[in-house]
Amino acid sequence: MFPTHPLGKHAKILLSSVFGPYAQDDAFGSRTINPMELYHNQVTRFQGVFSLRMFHRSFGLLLMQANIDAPCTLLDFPTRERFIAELQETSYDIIGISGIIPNIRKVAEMCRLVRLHQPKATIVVGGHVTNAVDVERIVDADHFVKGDGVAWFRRFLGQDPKAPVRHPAVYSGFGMRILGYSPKEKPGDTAAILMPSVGCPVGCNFCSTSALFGGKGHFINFYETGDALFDVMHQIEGKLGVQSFFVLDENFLLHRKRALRLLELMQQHDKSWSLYVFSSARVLESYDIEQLVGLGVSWVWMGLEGDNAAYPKLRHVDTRSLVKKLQSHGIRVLGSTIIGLEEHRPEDMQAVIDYAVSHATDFHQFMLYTPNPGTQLYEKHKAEGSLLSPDEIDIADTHGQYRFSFRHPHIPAGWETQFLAEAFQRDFEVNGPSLARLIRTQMEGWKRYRNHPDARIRRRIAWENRSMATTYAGAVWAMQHWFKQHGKSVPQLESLLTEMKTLFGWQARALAPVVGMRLLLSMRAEDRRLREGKTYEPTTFLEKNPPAIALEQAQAVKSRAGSEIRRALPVVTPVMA
Ligand code: B12
Ligand code: SF4
Repeated sequence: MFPTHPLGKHAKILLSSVFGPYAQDDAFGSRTINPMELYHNQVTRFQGVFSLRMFHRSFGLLLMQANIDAPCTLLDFPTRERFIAELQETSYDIIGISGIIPNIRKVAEMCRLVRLHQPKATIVVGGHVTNAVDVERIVDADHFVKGDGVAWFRRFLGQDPKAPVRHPAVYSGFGMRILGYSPKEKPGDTAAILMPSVGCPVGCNFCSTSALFGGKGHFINFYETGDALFDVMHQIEGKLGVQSFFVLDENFLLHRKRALRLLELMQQHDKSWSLYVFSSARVLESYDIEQLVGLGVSWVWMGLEGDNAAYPKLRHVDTRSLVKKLQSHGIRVLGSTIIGLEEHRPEDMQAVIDYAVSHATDFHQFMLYTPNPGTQLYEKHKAEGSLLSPDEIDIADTHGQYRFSFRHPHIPAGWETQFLAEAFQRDFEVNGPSLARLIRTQMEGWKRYRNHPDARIRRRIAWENRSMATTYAGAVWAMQHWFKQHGKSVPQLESLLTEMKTLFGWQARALAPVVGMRLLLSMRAEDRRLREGKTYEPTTFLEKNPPAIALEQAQAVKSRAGSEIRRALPVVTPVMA
């Protein structure tokens, strides 16, 4: 029988992500090379002062909170001390913790702390950590939720599990920093997060995300139709003033009917939104470029595994031509390459890396092939006896940026760390800073579409390129001078700046050195900080839903003073789901 909580919608709930700090080595499994930063963790990590630094919220928790009718407080990125203080100050009936496998020791410690400070609370653990081996022995919780927490919580609290899914209205990222500079984030500058579905029906054997939501053939749509999705986006646009959406859906374009209906509605309602999507190459190829441009797809994250990869998502796709084509239409590409596929041999690694780098994507993620528990790949290695034991690898190091968690058939243990580093370094040496590549691609879009007959497309292109003559021209100037001062001439940067000056006229010519000089100074300062070992951590957030705010007001609890961000988050409900 499905468990329910006796207090139902009256239960007081705390949801929390695992505690930080994250970017330092500690006994709970934090690692300096595993910061809470998407790009610096696994994409631009070897780009030094050019690395794109920013944080992303714990979106699964935000989505769950938006759909809980009981008083629910969300604590995102607490320190261990802050989590303890919350337990000491406020009593909860249910405490939900979200984590991934490398963070299992933090999850275990948080459950221990709950038992100590709030022994009556029901502990619910969810997210990828629930697939960890022996999780029920290592972590002392009452419920382990494998899969979607929205439906689970609704049933646990006696709510209607089939009610339309409410969506939080939140920005996708915060705390952005590049070239040592943190641009002032005006409302609407940053993309909003959009979560149409979870899981992926393609079911690649190594994919944790697909496995967590049922594997091959399975996924969960929060919004079935283009109409429901449009409605959610329209409302988020109204609440946040955004023009762009980071679509957190592993294979958004795979749901073709929904995507094409969204396009129709965007055209009907004259929406110039930009969409940043994840997609497999095969699915991307199945769309006409006019459809992608019409949908506002301007940033794509896609897998590029080697020439002869065995994965169906790449079958019969010439990824190099595809990347070139997308970029020539102003679509920025983040390519993703796995290092250490079964067929990789040490003697082939240069060719594997060169092939990846030859795509000249705007960003390139390199990750180690990792058999995560819960996936078919894990079961295969388990059956073959090739998994490393906990004595051979600490679970906190199985994050894909350091060591294999299995014995590779051809690559001797430890060599993978060097191959990974070489891949990042080579991509940086050959293709230069990602920031410059991104500017180049955006400019290609501007050249091609600035006079497009459709005003909707012209508006999007103008908005995306609004900083070309100012910040971007200054950034290219600064990057060029940085390399010059370090004894390197980078012809790509020189030609990029020349073209920007031609296209964007007097403003770019006048402002490039002015803005550029300021950026050069901030780059020097940042470089010094990075050399001294500076790392960055996300701010702590504490957010309450309306019933929790009402309860707090009724109890007249004093606000904590401190640097954390405390607020209520807007939520939108689709009219048609
Ligand atoms: C956004 C993201 C991040 C953000 C983290 C933001 C944050 N605040 O946590 C950033 C970019 C910083 C990040 C970093 C890392 N990530 Co990450 N990340 C993702 C990503 C792309 C999306 C997660 C997401 O928001 N999904 C959408 C929401 C709606 O789904 P969800 O989180 O799964 O939540 C649902 C359920 O899981 C469940 N649920 C979740 N939590 C809870 C809690 C409770 C109580 C309940 C009941 C239910 C529940 O309900 C939710 C609604 O359905 C996933 C891949 C993916 N597409 O899922 C990888 C992923 C989660 N990351 C992963 C990894 C490994 C990492 C890193 C180690 C880096 C790396 N090398 O990849 C670092 C770790 C950083 C650190 N120090 O901890 C792995 C986890 C693998 C595993 N099996 O554990 C994933 C699956 C990617 C992958 N490699 O396959 N990541
Ligand atoms: S296509 Fe991508 S998201 Fe889908 S199963 Fe394969 S790796 Fe996972």
